[in-house]
Amino acid sequence: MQHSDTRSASAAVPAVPTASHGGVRRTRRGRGRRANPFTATLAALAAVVGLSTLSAPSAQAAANPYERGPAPTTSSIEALRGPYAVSETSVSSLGVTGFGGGTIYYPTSTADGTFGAVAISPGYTAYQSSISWLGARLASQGFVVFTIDTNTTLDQPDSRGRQLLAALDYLTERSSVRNRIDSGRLAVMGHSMGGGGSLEAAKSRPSLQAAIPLTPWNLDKTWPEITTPTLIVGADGDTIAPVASHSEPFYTTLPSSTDRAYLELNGATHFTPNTSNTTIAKYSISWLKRFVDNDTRYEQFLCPLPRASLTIEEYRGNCPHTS
Ligand code: 9J3
Ligand code: ZN
Repeated sequence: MQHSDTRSASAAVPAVPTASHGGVRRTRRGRGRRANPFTATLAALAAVVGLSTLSAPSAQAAANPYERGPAPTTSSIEALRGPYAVSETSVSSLGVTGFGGGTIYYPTSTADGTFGAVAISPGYTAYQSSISWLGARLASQGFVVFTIDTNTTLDQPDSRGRQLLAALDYLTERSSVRNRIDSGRLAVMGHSMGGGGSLEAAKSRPSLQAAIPLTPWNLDKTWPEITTPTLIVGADGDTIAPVASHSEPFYTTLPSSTDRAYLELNGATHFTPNTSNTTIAKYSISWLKRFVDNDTRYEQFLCPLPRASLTIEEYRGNCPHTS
């Protein structure tokens, strides 16, 4: 299991500082837990009277520490912008190694603590401009988003996978926003060969919490090694990476034990992910929230599985999710 949905405040949990939404830091538990007659009496009283609000922390699930932003609605995940104002900063290719630089989009405010992060690769012959619409759209929902350029526009999927990981390493270890990121909550996305690259990245780094290949292209058709929750987005009219030889086998060869989904866009082409698209956005946001942030408030948009519609040719996946 990669992560649990709920965590109990057991004695095994170390006394780590937790950032509250007000920016005040407090510790989860004190240094020595000595028997307190008053507390013991209260607990006994609570047991008798049935006052659940007075029960010990270990008796109930802790609130999800990774949840960010207000409760979502269909409107809020379809909107062009989410609740967070977004800032951006460009990263020169001259100052980094392992990838080609890019642009970091991030929530401007530091009041909500750290965020999960996602690196996004463009496809063959393309630049970050081809996926730039995802930058502010995802960041405004509460993620740090790094749209990258690759070392050369002709790099193949395996190289793009390594570059996505180098970009995440840069983001969490050296970038100007490194302190805004929870380095344990990382994801990858990409278009076409960049989508093929996101499969490669998830295969080589199982600690990734989510992968979302968009009309992915790869010569490797089988992905039984992936344990990262993966949402594959195909396009019914794709003639460059036809779903029958790319997205569909990529999806069906993911382990059935891996949380996985296949969203086939209706009336779409290979290049649909290159312009603002609400269907891609709403399910990407939901997948990232659900698996990067463990935010089960978004499960309602993924389970039960979305039905076919004017924008969805088909949707497959496991439901309920297992991680
Ligand atoms: O990144 C892509 O758009 C891959 C599709 C492609 O042009 O492959 C041909 C080698
Ligand atoms: Zn394979």
